[in-house]
Amino acid sequence: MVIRRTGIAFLAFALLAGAALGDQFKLEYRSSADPRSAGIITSSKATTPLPKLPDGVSLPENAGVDPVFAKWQTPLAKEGFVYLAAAKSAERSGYDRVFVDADGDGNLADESPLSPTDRHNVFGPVEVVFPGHGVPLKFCIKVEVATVAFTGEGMRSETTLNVEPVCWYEGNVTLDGKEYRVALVDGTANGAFDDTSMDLSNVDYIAVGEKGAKDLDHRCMGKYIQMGGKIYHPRPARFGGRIEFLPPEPFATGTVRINGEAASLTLAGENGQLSFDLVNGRAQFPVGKWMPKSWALERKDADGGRWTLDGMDFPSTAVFEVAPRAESAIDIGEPVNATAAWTGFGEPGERVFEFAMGGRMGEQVRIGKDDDRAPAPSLHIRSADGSYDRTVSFKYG
Ligand SMILES: [Ca+2]
Ligand SMILES: [Ca+2]
Repeated sequence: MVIRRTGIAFLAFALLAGAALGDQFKLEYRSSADPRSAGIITSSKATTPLPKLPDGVSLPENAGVDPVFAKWQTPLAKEGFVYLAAAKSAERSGYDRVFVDADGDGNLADESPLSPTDRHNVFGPVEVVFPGHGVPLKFCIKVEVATVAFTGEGMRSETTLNVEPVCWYEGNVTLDGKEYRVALVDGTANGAFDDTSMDLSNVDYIAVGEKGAKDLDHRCMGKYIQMGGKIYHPRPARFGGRIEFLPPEPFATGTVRINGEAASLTLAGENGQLSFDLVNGRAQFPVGKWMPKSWALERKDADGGRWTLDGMDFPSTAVFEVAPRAESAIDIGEPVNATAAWTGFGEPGERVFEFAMGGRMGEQVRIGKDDDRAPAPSLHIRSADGSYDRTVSFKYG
């Protein structure tokens, strides 16, 4: 009997290994001045400031005054970067002209200023062309001019340029007979779509939804992804255009146990992103380094009201290791910290109190009721002699 079981296990392993050639899917280049309207979430990232342009590189004539320069680092460019600049049309005008080396010839002298968007300090979009990839590759960006003023002695301001990708690759992917809308999103704003990180605020994403979905679930790029309850290895092409989903080889797991109450846990990082329902506060995750991404808990009150607690935005100190056949405990879920404190003066005769909720690992916690924000809590203040005795309600800030 034992021998037969071993035989079956070996056969299953052999089949998995044989299926290791993944399914490949073509993804189309898309761009939009407003990616959110297509369910794509992008953000801007800082570029590298340059004190001046090198010899032989210049701005167009009459580009403006007080120019600032930067390099947008991208492996799409042969040199590894693209020159950017901003200038003022007049001394007092503020930065109202932005130049990008959109044709990839290494110079700004041949470029026209980008059009401003309805946000006065954001310009573009502009499609940058990168030769040298067989076919020239396009990548659409907006440029944000960020000026920070330093007051006090030696008053000065610093202007930097941020780049926001407003393009992505997407297509329909069929796995296990089910069709999905899948998009590659450049969360690190460097023109590549395969960047992984333990810093969940600077990582590329695979955005996934049902076929035709308007909103997509943006998951951290990495080793693992769940599609239809199964785990795959996603293998995006570095510069978009296609993605492959490989069934993972058998992998070692460890137990994650939470010290608290929660129904589900999502971990992310260089290993990708996985979510599991917790059973007795436990779930199995592949071994390796993980960062908590979110947790959720739901409770019904006596009147049938549905209350939810959601934890998210963990500090970098929350990274932990899942070890093979071992149990890692993390302080996730209920109880959470709630604080009410006097924070200052309001209108004459008023005092301002703030109420905040946070998790035990330093994460943000949101409380909801029936798919909306929970009613704001109340504060009851009574003086020692009872001469002041009132209940006031907090407002969401
Ligand atoms: Ca140029
Ligand atoms: Ca990237």
